[in-house]
Formats: sequence, C-alpha cells, structure tokens
Amino acid sequence: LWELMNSYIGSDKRSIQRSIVNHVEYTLARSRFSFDDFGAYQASAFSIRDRLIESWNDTNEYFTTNDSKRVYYLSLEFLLGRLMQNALVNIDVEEPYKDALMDIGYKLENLYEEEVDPALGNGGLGRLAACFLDSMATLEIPNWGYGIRYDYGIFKQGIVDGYQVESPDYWLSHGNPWEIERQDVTYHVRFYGHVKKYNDGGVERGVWEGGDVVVAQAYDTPIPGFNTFNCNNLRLWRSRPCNEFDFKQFNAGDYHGAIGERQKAEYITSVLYPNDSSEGGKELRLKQQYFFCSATIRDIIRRYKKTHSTWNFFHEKNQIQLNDTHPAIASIELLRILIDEEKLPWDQAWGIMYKTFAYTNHTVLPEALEKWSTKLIGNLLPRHLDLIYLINFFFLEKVKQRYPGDNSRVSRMSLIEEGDDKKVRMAFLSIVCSHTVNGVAALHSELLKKTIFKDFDEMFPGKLQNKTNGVTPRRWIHCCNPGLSKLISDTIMEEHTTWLTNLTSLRELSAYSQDEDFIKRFVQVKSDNKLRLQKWVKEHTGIDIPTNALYDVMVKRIHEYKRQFMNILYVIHRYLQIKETPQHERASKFVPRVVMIGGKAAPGYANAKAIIKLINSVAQKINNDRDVGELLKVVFLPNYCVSAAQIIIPAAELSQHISTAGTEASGTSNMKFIMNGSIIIGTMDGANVEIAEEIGAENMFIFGALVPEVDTFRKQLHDGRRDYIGSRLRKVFDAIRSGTFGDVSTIHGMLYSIENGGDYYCVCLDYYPYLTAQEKVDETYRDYPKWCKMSIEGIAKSGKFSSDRTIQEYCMDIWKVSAVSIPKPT
Ligand code: 26Q
Repeated sequence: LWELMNSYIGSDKRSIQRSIVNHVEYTLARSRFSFDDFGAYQASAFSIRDRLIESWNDTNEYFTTNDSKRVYYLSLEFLLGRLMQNALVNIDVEEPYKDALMDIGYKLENLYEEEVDPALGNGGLGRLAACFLDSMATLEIPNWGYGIRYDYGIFKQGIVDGYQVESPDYWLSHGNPWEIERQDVTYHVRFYGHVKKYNDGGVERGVWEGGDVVVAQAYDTPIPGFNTFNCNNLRLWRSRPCNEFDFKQFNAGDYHGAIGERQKAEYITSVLYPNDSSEGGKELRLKQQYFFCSATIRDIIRRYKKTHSTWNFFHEKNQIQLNDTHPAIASIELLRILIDEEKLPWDQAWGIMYKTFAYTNHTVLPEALEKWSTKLIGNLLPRHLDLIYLINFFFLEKVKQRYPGDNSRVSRMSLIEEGDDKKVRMAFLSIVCSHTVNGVAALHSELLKKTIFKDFDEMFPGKLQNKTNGVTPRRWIHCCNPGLSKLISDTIMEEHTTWLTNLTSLRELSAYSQDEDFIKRFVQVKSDNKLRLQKWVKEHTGIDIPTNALYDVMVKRIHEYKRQFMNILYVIHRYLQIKETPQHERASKFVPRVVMIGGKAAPGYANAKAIIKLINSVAQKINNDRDVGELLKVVFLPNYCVSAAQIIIPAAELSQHISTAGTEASGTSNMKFIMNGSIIIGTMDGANVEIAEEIGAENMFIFGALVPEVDTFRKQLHDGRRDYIGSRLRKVFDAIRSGTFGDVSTIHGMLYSIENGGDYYCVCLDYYPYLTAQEKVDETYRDYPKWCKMSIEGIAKSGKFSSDRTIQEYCMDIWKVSAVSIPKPT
C-alpha cells in the first residue's frame, strides 16, 4: 500500500501548483482554465488539507503505537477564526504558496478573504479554546479538542437605525474544505426514558432504557502545530436521526410524522446559544451538552480500549479538561458507563473519574454560574440525576464529618440548591468531580477562593489553582501583523520561527524603545495598519476617519460589567468640552481621536442593546457636526469577529479594558493589544493586574477602584447613598435626556437606575478617575516619543501572555503530561 500512495507532497512550486490544479479539476469539478478567487481558495484549501492529513495520520498512529498520554479539551465553543493562513504559517509554506499562486494569477491575500469565519463561539472562552489548541499542537502535546459542529455559529450583527439586528450565520453554505466527515465514527445517544435499578452484590446499578435515541457523527478538523510535524485534531459532533428506531412509525403509515421526528434529532446541533453569561434552564442547551459529552466519552473509552484491557491506567493515559461547567455532565457520563455498563465497583469508578477530570472556571459573577433544575435533568437524563444525588449524599457526609454541627455550611456546599424548583449547582458538582480546579488570572483565582468557592478552598486546600490565560502569538502577532513580525525578526536578529515559540525573547526589544531607527520603522508599521483599518471602516460603515488621529479601540462582547457605557459617557463629555472651547484654542487642548467600539450583545439583553444604540446615536451626531471636524470621530465597528479583530487590533494605539474591578475573570484581548503595541487604559481587573506587573504600571493608564473599594461602594449604595453623581457627569446625563443625540429612550431605564442606587457596576465611582486617566492619555500622546516608548515596552514585556506558557503550566501542574514529538518523515 505504501507504494500506491503519493508519498508526502513536495513544497516546490510545481508540486504546489499541480496539487491545486488537480483539486480544481477533480474535487471541485471546475475548469482548470478558468476559476475565480473562490475556486482558487477552495482548491488551495484542499491542497493544504492534504498535507495536514499526512501528518495527522502519522501523528495519531505514533500516539497509538507509543500509548501516549493524551489530553482532551472539552468545550461547547471553539472560536477558530479563518484557518488558511494559520495552516500555511504553521507548516511553514506561506511563501511557497504565495509564489505558486502568484505564478498562476492569484494573490494569496485575496484568497484569505474568501474564507468564511468559522465562528462557533461567543467570545473569550471560545477563542481561548482555539488558542489552546494551537499551543498544544505547537508544544507537541497529544491533544484532541471535542465540541459541537453547529450549523449556525454566533449570529451576524447588522446595525439598522443604530440598533443591533441579528441574522443567521449559516457558515456551511459554501462547504467547509477543512473538515473531514467521518461516516464511520458514530455513537448512539439516549435522552428521556426510564431507569431500572438492581442490586449487584451490594452495588446499585441501573439500566437506562426507552426514550429517544439520536446519532452523533464525527467531523474532524486537523490542528497543525507551528514548526513541528505534529498535527492534532478537533473532533466536532453533529446530530443525525437514528435509522433503526423509527420503523414502527413509518410502518404505521405516519410518513410525515416520522420525518418530523427525524428532523428533531438534527435540531440538537443546529445553533450555538448566543449568550455569554448563562441563560437559565433551556432544555435544548442541556441536550447539546449531554449529546456531545456522551459521544466524546464513548470515543475516548473506545480509543483507550484499543490498547488496554484493564481500567487501571485510564486516568494515567487520559486527562479531560472542562472548559467551564458547560461540559460538566461528561464526568457523570463516565461514572455512569463505568458503573452500569462496565460493572465496576463504586469506589473504583469514582476514583477513575476523579483522577481524570479537571475544571476551569471563567467567572465569579454568581448570576453567570450554571444551575439546572432537577426536574429537567431528571426527565432528560434520569440515571444521571440518580448519580448526582448519590454523589451529593456521599459528599455531604464528608462535609458533616469534617465540620460537625455546621448545618449552614452543609446547605451552602450542597450540590443541590433547595427551593421550590431544586437546582443542581454545576460549578460545585464540577469541583467535587475533578482533581483540580483553576481560575484564569491571578486576581480571579484569588477571588474564587475568597468568594464563591471559599468553603471548597477551606475543605480542599490546594485544589484551586491559577492558570493565567494566554493567546497564540502565531495568529495574534505573526498572521495579523506581518509588518511588526518582520520588524521584530530584523531587530532581534532571530527568525520568526524562533521567537514565536519563545515569546519572552521579545524582551530584547526593550533596548530599542528609544532607538530612532527602530521607532521610525515601528511608527511606519502602525500607520500602515491604521490605513488598513481606515479602509475597513469605510467599507463596513461608510464613515471616513482620519489616520492622523489617536486610534482608541474597545472591542469585546457588550456587557454592563465591561462598561462600554462609561466609555461612551466620556465621549459625550469630550464632545461637550470641544464645543465649549473656542475654535482657536481647540488644537492645543485636544488631541484628535477616533473612538471605535465594537461587539455583539446577546439578543435578549436589553441594556446591552440600548448601549449599542446609544453609541450609534452619539456617533451619528458627532460625526456630522462640522464644527468638530476631525478632532473627534466615533465609530461603532459592526459584526466584531475573529477576522475583524485581526484588522482592528494591529491598528489600535489605545485600547480600553475598563471593567469594574472583580468582574472580568481575565480578558484576553488585553494581551493581544499589548503584543501589537497598543497601550492599555484599564482598571485593576482580570489579567490587567498581571500585565501591569510585567510591563510596569508606568506603561499603562491605570485608574479606578480596587476590589475592596468596589465592595464598599456597593454597601453604601445598599445603605441608601445617592450623592455620587458629580456635576460633569450630570451634564452628560442631561445631554442624553435632552435629545442632543436624538431618540435614545431605550437607555433611559439604565440612566434612571444608575442614578437611583442601581449603579452596581460602579460607573459613577470610577467616572472621574477615568476622566483623569483620559487626560493623561492626551498629554502622553502629545509627547509622541514617550508614547512610542511605552508601547514598545509593552510589546517587549508581553512574553508571559503567550498561550504556550499557559499550556506548559497546565501540563506540569494539572495534566502531568509531556511532549511527544513525531519523527519527521524522510
Ligand atoms: C451558559 C449556559 C447557557 C448558555 C450560554 C452559556 C455561556 C456561554 C458562553 C456562558 C458563558 C459563556 C462564555 C464566557 C466567557 O467567554 N468568559 C470569558 O472567558 C475568558 C477566557 O477565560 C475570560 O478572559 C473572560 O474574562 C471571561 O469573561
């Protein structure tokens, strides 16, 4: 068979061209002699995929032969972004493909633009999963990601009359050349039904029968590492109807009814839930969670059984990481299979599960913690609810033993929240079922120990760890900012292949933060990127923005806690100030600015939508005020997504990360922005704290209340304090209400609430410190060499925030797994 196979595809121009043209002819069945950019994109993608499949196969075979320990990353979201450039860069053939395509009349950059963004995630959590996949492949960690192949990713955001309108993102409409459909990898997944219990020599076991059965089918996307032959996998599950089970209905003559039943099965993986703080109680969401967890656990067991005949080594060979509680039911599914199907004793089954799972928490906001009604679980997954009750019983026995008489602690720690509608606390369940739990930034992990997980930290000291997030510098420096990447390579005299996997070597740039030649080139790169963004803005909004202005950016999901609202209040203030200043004094008082804000609001989140409307209304007014001219422009960047981020972030000079202290678990765009030479204006929240530690507080604009001050202010609000709106803020509120920005009545509710004790996110507390920090921004920008020095120091000291560092820490402290390097084919 070896002889039959074309052994490894060459990287010379002719081989590349031949493979592309072959795909045009045989895969796309289009004419070799005329194909458009989209055809060229598809054919190139297939040609690249062929290369990935070679190393994918070798990698998996090698791991199996060597019985390598594997890590499985379970997530309901993978926000991969476009794959073509990433694949070319990682396998180091971007230049050869560029040349080969140029020769036959295509520009590679144009082909990149033909790819749809696979947007199977909401925001930070999904993008983190994607960065982790890149780092694990790069670090040669045997890893597979597991998730759902949604037909519809996160909705597309349009802006009509200033309001957000959502439209479906049917990303598969032109096919997906990156995935491999696995007709042969399928599992049956059961819902509803009933459980028969029996006693098996003292162990209670269950038989789960009846209900509905659907099929999970696998789709694989190869995940190449950077500068390695290793290629990992992302396996996404799609739901399909099950053939065996609806014969009866067909035979009874109910043809339409039977087809309808089949369609219900497909519905499970139709659409990603567009909420990035949990939305309570939707049965379909729980179905999605269990559906993919069940298929995943069976797949992992099947792989393990290929090389093992006992359960003794399961946890030593497999580590499963839960990306938040969304896949938490996976641990119960493993336990169920071990007890009911594999017939293991309880203690052994429990031990295997416990030693296999670890859980990452991404929020301390109590309202964002997942809770599922026991009624819902009991109906959909009856056996799992049994097991959860059993786990809770054993667990609470231990709590009572440890803290005799402390009843309030027992009810606080119970996995079940009592009440009319009893609920399972999924975070507590995940803690109890995992060997390790982690937060995503130092401050966040400390807060977990002090607040929502305090009792658990006391009972299991050391179980809660910190793993500060990171981002992949391959996508977030090299791909999105090729100019900067080249400047870095030239300056520190290293190939990008070296520093991109050893990001702390960026420190060498520090020596050049005041070097005239370097600064000149740095400024050139930034202004090229600003030009690129200027074009993008014109194309997507119709708005003309100047390039000789400070580019001030805030892009992230719209939330009250993130405080885009405070940003726009300041913009209004700045506008009013400009208007009050006589023309001839303006140039010396104000630095020209373009304020850009982008992000999606969850479709049901009224206040977030009202904030978007306010931003657009303010933009409309200011941009059309000839009197203000180019001194201030405001843009709402529509449909923020990974591919937009790759244009926006490299062009930013200032970026805003201004959440209320204690609310943003980490943030990851803050890391991307500093790597691209943007200075942060921000609060002491999430990973900003560690960024300040690394790059020095003097290289950021830090302001605002710290966590204890936030607590105090909230107490005062609670006790009736109402004197917190100063005169300058009052003026801004008045301007909004008086109709200066047209009809923005949707925001009036929020204004009223903030004025009347409802300022939970402390906008008024931080407003004045924010103004002061903004003044400092202007003052510094006027001293441009100083500004450049600060941004270069930021880049130089951003090395800690490579997701390679994060993954190394997970490997050492949680998974205890090491690299397995696939030998290069000869
Ligand atoms: C839960 C239940 C039902 C429906 C939706 C959800 C849901 C979906 C997505 C809940 C939360 C999310 C996403 C959360 C998220 O993105 N969190 C962010 O994670 C980043 C990576 O750790 C952090 O940097 C951010 O601070 C955190 O907000």
